[in-house]
Amino acid sequence: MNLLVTGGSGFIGSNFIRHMLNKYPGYRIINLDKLTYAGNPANLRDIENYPRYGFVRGDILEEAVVDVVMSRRPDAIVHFAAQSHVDRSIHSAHDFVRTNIVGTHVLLEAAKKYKIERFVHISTDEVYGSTDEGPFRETDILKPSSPYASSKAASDLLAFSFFKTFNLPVVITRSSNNFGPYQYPEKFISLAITNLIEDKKIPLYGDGRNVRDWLYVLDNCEAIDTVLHKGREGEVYNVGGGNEYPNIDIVTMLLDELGKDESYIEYVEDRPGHDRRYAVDTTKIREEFGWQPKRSFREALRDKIAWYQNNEDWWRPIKSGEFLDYYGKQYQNI
Ligand code: NAD
Ligand code: TDX
Repeated sequence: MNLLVTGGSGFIGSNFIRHMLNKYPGYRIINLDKLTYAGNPANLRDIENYPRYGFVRGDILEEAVVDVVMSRRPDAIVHFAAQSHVDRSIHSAHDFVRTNIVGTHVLLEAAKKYKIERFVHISTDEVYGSTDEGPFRETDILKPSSPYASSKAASDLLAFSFFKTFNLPVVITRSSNNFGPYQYPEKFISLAITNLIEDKKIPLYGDGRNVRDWLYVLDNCEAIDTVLHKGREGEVYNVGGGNEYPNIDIVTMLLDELGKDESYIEYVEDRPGHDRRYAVDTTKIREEFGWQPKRSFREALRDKIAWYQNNEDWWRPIKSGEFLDYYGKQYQNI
């Protein structure tokens, strides 16, 4: 199979490319990535010289670039490319609307033109919004809270409309919060681990009791791999780790693992529109395909901590450079 992966130099995309190339010796992958602040060639340094891997630096918003890549006739597209951080979307929604909605539209048009056999659209559990009770099913209405989540919801609906109207073979995954190696140190667990290694405090939003369901990134890669090969056209598949924890519990575990005390917690002003709890019902992907997460949360968390301890040369330049520049003075203590 020849795959076009968009956003493959980011966190989940890079883990997915490595997973696919190692698992399927006959597969070829082209990675189309703009290399925004979140895209990092170092994420794929170990495989960048594989003959079955090719990298194109380009923007999914540029139709001509997408057309050139599509003219190589990939069998399938796995579309990760997005602006992915909620706090940034609150700061400015502009790039979120452009990349996540318009960029997805450019890819859908190209997929239609080249009669792609499969379009896997990578979405998120955030499109459902917040729930105090029970998990969301794939058929529930979308009620996104942040500009990020609403831009992802819009792209889901656009992708679905290309299935309904043009028979484009679209399949959508909506996963919960991923964690694992190569995650940009702006996301909660990565920020917290790297702050503790730097002997800095963890900024905890609001009362610290917002709940997320944590999914190890390689379990998500297996789910995407499964949906790519077996998912039914026009269907949505929820993917979740079954690891629901309030943020304060995650912090407590990290303090414990890294030998720090509670003085390293700093309660800070809450995120505007902060969703209280995300939870997805994963019955569909489990029953249809037998997918389930393989890693226990605590074991995977230890692996993630060890990865950040052993790869300081990966994250320290990020935190000391562009990361602070982007946010400016307000966030310099992160
Ligand atoms: P990320 O921010 O780490 O990576 C995004 C990648 O997309 C980067 O390599 C970036 O350079 C690239 N990109 C951005 N704009 C682009 C453009 N215009 N053209 C080409 N490339 C562009 O994101 P991630 O955490 O790996 O998330 C990947 C996908 O998974 C996103 O669609 C996100 O919405 C979704 N998702 C993420 C999570 C999570 O917990 N991280 C959970 C559910 C869904
Ligand atoms: O410094 C922080 N302090 C804090 O308390 C940060 C960065 C976050 N938080 C809280 C906010 C959330 O309740 O931790 C929780 C997780 O925050 P994020 O890592 O920003 O993730 P979230 O907003 O839940 O969104 C993530 O999951 C769904 C990803 O960023 C999205 O790309 C994905 O779609």
